[in-house]
Amino acid sequence: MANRSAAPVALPAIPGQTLEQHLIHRQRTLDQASGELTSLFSQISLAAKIIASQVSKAGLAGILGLTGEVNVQGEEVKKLDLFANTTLIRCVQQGGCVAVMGSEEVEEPIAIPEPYPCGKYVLQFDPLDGSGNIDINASIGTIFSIHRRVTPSGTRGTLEDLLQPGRDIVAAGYVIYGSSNMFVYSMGPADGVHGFTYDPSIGEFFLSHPNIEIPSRGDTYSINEGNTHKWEPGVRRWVDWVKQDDGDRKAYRLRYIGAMVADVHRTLLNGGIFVYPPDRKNPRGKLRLLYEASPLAFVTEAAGGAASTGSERVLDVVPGALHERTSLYIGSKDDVADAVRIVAG
Ligand code: P6P
Repeated sequence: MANRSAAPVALPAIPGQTLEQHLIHRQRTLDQASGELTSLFSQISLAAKIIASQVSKAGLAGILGLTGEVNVQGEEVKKLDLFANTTLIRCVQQGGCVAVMGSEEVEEPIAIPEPYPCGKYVLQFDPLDGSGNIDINASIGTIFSIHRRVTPSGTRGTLEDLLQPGRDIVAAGYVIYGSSNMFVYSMGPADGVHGFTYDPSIGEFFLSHPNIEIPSRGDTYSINEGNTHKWEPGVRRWVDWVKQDDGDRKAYRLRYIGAMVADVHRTLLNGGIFVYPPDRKNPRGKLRLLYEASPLAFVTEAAGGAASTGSERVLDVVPGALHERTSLYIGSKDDVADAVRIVAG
């Protein structure tokens, strides 16, 4: 018999709901859910844990630096880029949940090889966004987007499955590898946006930021002012405006991490705006539509924010090519509206 008079034993706190528990709970609320999306999230979560394990010791694992290759974007490929890309493909391609994948690091659609079965979803990702930050130990991230396939089931997925607008995204999210590692996802405005923080001692993502909502206005703007000489006059007009005290309107602070996933994550939590406008070097913008701008726009809108190309809603853009680029104004609804209005003049 337990000694009831003894002082209660202080047990270690159980951190809370894991990502998998959260997804299974959500799946139970959807009577037609097959569990395939939950399974796909588990595969993406496993890849994120594996990538996080390498990112956290990149300096020790001899995995810093360049591979000597150049990717489809014409960018020097970092070893961690390649590792993250391979990890995501290997964790997902055998899982039977997707019909085809698209990656920033791979020029063509990534087919699901025989004998692995094809599923009803389509996954696109930037395996390691902001890889220029790897060697200086600044935040980087993985961005992903999930659509339903549009080609007939029972066939291998094709490019047609990948070229879908962001408004048809089923789920999207990102993993940020920073002072802590977080997995943030949304299945749309009705489900909200939820953030999970990784406990490496347990190897699980635990719910730490339920129902993230972005303020309607912030006090921070995020843009690479080193590109000022390449911008159109409208962009310069907005940047001059946003950093002026004007009556009751205070000048905004500038924050720029150089990895969109980190700049957007800060904007999502604190409010404000991140902008990558078109410029002389990138007349259509630098950022990629399908696996950078669209998934982050989906999450930001689900949190109550906005995302524009400067001329239209990012999620309404119908892509014409896998690695299509776009300009991007993303963040608090009022800040995005101000920027788009002032840039347009
Ligand atoms: P710049 C990283 O290479 C990236 O694609 C985004 O993550 C980031 O916001 C942007 O490019 C940074 O570009 O021209 O300011 O270095």
